[in-house]
Amino acid sequence: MRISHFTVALLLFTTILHPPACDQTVTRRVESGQDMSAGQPVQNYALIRQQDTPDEIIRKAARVFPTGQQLAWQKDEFNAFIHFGLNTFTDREWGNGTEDPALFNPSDFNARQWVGVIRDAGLKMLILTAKHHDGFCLWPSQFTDYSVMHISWKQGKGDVVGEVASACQEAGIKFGIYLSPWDRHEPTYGDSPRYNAYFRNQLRELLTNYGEISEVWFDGACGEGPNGKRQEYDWLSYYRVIRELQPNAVIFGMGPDVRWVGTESGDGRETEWSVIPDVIRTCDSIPLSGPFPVDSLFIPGDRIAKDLGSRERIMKAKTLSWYPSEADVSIRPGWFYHDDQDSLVKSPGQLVDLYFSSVGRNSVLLLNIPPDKRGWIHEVDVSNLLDMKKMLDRIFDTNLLTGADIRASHEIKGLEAFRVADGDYDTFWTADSSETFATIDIAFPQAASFDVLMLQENIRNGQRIEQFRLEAFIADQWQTVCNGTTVGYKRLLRFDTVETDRIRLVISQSRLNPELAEVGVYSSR
Ligand code: FUL
Repeated sequence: MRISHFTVALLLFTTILHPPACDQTVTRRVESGQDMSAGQPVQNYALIRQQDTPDEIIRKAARVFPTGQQLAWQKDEFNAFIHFGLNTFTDREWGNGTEDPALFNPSDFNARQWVGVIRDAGLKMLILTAKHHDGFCLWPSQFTDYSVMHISWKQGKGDVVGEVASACQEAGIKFGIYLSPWDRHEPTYGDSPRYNAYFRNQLRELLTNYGEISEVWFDGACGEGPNGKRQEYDWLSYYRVIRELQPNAVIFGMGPDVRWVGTESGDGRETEWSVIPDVIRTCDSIPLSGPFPVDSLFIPGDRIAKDLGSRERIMKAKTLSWYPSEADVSIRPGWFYHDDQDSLVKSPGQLVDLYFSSVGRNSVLLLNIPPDKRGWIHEVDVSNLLDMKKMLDRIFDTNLLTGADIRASHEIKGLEAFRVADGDYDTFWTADSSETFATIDIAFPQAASFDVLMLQENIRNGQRIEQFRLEAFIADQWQTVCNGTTVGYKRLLRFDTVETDRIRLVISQSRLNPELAEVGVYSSR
């Protein structure tokens, strides 16, 4: 069964959200990835004033930047989700919290096998369901009896979170946690202040005892507790705990750093803006003095509309924030392992398609790979993941722009066009500050054949490009090969094979002078 955040919201009336009070202030202790040379204040938000003209609003949108954590997270591109818990053993997707915890009994639990597969497949982080909606804890929590500490598996000395965290550290894989706020077992759930304290205690355990945590994953599922009352989550207090204990972690979903893309199919939007309106409230009684007041003003909620960041949307906004998208999807139909789905694992080609439709559309891909009852990633999943990696490597191994002659309509010393093919995201080309239209002309030393285009904006300095097209000189004339709207951190486009010795990238609309860090053309054949 596939269950989306949206379904959860509908079924359980989950998203009547209560924004935090204005007088609470949490300042992000972060460094921005932004280039300060322009002398602009470092901000991952902008306030729109009533008197701002449309042009000023567009320029403000182009000057909203990612924080250092958001930038680092985006550059990782592709991460693993691990759903493992009581549901693995009961063959369910959602437990109701009454399941016998003794059912959790992996016969050959092997965290190193998970991490080895994830590393070999080229993924950068593992996010583990430390607690799913059933409330069963995969670590020996001091605050509940419903955990690995109170079962016969490993004589009550097992700690799945600990073993996975260590295996990740050993292998150089980042580690993140999914901690479900919705808890169908915990008796204090629904008694809002008491449960919020319980939840913060669990967060503290996880964020203190397991080394560096790079992402904390919250969905908004919410229900009534045994007292018949709906739980009111105190999101702001959760963020405070995370900022205090793991200042470099990003907070996903019901958190201010990373947004849910809005589907569970692995598809980003063709037009995917990382700068979107009204993620934070304007709070007139408070001077927005610090560079990152977003935490205290963040409005939790799912942002699933088709158009989140177009000119039309931002014209109506009161605030704009850097709030990039993460696309979560499972390699199998379910989030948890079910042996009758062994024949339904996504094929290597389907996984490559997912990479194109998520990472290639300015999102980070979070691919769920659920271990089986042994506590292993199943052989079919392993084989498909490794074959996907081979296919991706084959496509992206050789950028055909390497060695080509690359010139732009506008070039500045130190920021020349050849830098887009130097394989280094930290260097970039930009047009003059007033130019929002630009072309890059590329001449290959000999005719090249390709069917993939890759563009990467220098998002340290914001997201700017609104319209682009690739043209090829074929049969004595310029022909459009493909076109698109947003680029962001990465845009990938596939098309029928083109053979030519000259191409031209036309950036026909941009919110400020375009800045490209990398451009590539590749052959997938
Ligand atoms: C949803 C949950 O209800 C699903 O079980 C799964 O964990 C998915 C990733 O998030 O909200």
